[in-house]
Amino acid sequence: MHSDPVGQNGGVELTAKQRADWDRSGWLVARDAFTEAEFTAIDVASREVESWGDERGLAHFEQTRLGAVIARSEDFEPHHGFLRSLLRSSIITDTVDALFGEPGVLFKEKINYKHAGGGGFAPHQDVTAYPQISTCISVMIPLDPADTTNGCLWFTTRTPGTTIQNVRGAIPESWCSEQEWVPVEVSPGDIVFFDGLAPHRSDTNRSQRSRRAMYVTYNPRSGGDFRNAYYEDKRRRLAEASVGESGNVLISVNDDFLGQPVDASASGDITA
Ligand SMILES: O=C(O)CCC(=O)C(=O)O
Repeated sequence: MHSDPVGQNGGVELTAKQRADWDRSGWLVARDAFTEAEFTAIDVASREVESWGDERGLAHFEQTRLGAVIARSEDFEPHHGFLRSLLRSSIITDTVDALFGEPGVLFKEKINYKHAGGGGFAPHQDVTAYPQISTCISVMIPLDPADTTNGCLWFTTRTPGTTIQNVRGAIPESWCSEQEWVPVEVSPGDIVFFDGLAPHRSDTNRSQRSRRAMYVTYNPRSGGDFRNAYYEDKRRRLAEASVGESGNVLISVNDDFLGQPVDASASGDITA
């Protein structure tokens, strides 16, 4: 399906509160940023990417109590014209540029599906998974309503200006327990912007409802364009090891995903 480009009318007009949220906590939520028709086109495109499985781009799978399911698709920008234009739409890029204070460039893109039973993520800062860059902003586009029962994101109310000591990306409990964490419940149409240093985590999806979300990450253009280098490096690393020291399946350079490796001996097809 081919849809008209969406989100071409400029960036989010940030309120004073959103600016203050950004400065203090490193994240902000723009509610109802996409119209229903725009969101429907994004949803259709995301389902197309999911249906590819591992035929195009890069896909990751996990074992859940309901069987083996797709956990993440990434590197789909070269293969989907509508999403390529979404990733360059002004509602996203003008906002990111304003938050950087300079133009950004696409670093990577992914969809985390978190279907029923899908794994959560240990507390981490995204920038620690991206060795090519030192600063970034990620844009989360919810594809399903996300709440505390199906594994929404949780952020801290204050963000450190630097990376926190971590174990293969995961921030230790001693730091986390000192923080105030807030669940960020979102609906389709909303957009969450967050800094690469903003600590965040999410729970395993213990509901029967999927909690799909697209994440698009940008770095300041002055720092260089590393998208191809990132995916080359990531494919090489994941070919070397598919399970982390934690015993969980590796879908990142970091070992912060809590999903389980696919059990090849379990019966049933992978659901893409
Ligand atoms: O989708 C989630 O629940 C968390 C995603 C996340 O933190 C990540 O992919 O690094």
